[in-house]
Amino acid sequence: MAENPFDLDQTAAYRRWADEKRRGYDLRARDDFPLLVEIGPEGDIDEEGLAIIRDHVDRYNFALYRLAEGGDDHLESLRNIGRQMGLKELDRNLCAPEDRITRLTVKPVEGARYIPYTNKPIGWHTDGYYNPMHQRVLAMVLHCEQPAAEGGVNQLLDHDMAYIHLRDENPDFIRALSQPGVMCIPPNVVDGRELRPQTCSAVFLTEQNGDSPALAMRFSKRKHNILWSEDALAQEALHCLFEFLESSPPWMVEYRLQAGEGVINNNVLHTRSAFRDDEQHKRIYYRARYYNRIDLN
Ligand SMILES: O=C(O)CCC(=O)C(=O)O
Ligand SMILES: [Fe+2]
Repeated sequence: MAENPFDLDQTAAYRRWADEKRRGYDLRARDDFPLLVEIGPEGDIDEEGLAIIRDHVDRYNFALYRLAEGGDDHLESLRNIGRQMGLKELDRNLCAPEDRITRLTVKPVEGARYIPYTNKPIGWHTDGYYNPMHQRVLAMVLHCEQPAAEGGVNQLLDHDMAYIHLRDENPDFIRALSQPGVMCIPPNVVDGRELRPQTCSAVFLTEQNGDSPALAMRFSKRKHNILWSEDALAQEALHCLFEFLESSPPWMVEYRLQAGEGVINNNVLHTRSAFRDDEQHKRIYYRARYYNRIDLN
């Protein structure tokens, strides 16, 4: 039988993997840990940068970068970064223009029904938790062209650590949250037209990453528009997860991206705090979502 730490019957394999994950975090606790990896002005990453980014993604499922001064086209830099990380197919987004990378800024009224286009906070989620199963978002890059005058801080948390917390608490929590119908999102219907059908899925899914299994998570803390299973164990597991997320886990990074900075990640859990724009400081972010994980080779 192939080794799979996400198989609830393979306790020893799980222990080995979880111990290795925890050990990976010891490095980040060191004073000389480079939280941001410097890359070229056009998003060009040299061999050394690539090795560090891959190492961070391998350990934490995300890596923060900073573009060197001198580039001017953030969107092109972002595309370039995605290509070098082996990210191929961009998500087709209901609200994004054809290039499929979403420009997130505060929009007046029309777009404002959709929270990312407001200055409101966004709670813990992974991207595309409502996507159909054949278009699962397994990686994304969030890039800042210009920060707000105030606020707009992101929190990032490796979903592997949420899995470990729950499984160590009670393996049945994982069983409950791995049921394919535990989380349902009603269809998105606008003016009588169905833009997206209802999707139901598990919270934790095992993906194939080359030869080895990898964990993906579909989740949003929003109560609105999510129908959670009423199964008692699933409810208990969710409660445990919510508590964990609100506890500022030590593996979480809270960071306010500056102009030219961003985060490359395997669709980890993240939040955004509320912010305030002014004339000179209008928050501009780009968001690129992909259907495959970051290539570590
Ligand atoms: O604006 C941000 O910082 C994050 C936005 C976000 O998480 C999203 O649009 O999914
Ligand atoms: Fe997001």
